[in-house]
Amino acid sequence: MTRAYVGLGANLGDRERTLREAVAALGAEEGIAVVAVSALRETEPVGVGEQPLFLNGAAALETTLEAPELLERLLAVEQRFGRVRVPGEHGPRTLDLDLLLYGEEETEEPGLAVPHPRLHERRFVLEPLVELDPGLVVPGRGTVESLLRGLH
Ligand code: PH2
Ligand code: MG
Ligand code: MG
Repeated sequence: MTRAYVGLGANLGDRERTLREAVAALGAEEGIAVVAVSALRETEPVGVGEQPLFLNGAAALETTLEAPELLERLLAVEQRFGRVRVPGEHGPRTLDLDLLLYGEEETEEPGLAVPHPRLHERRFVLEPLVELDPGLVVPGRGTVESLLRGLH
């Protein structure tokens, strides 16, 4: 069993409903249990130009799946909730499920990087993680609480 953390994001459509239903869909997958979900908060888009406001949060999972398999399930759920991917574009999205942390694993391969490479610099990711577990360690970088403090 591995503890994994997933970033939740949406800035198109009924954002809260999509995020709630997506978390329920993840929990219904074999090999995935949802342990906790942070509050959802509205955030200004970061690094993507003029876009609608995001709703962001994070979920803690327990899973028997290996990281690549878990990532596949996340992408499948995104698709089910109407995510359209345009190569090279970071347009508004109905649903974004990012694999943030997979136990203490550090992996960097095409399509699968954990810890998520921008996690440590994103307030909209760190705040929900601190809410779930302030002592949570990002391998090689320290606790989410110290990383968030570093952003102030
Ligand atoms: N996701 C991005 C880029 N920018 N900004 C906010 N506020 N929230 C996000 O989830 C987000 C973003 C790429 O996935
Ligand atoms: Mg993202
Ligand atoms: Mg994503």
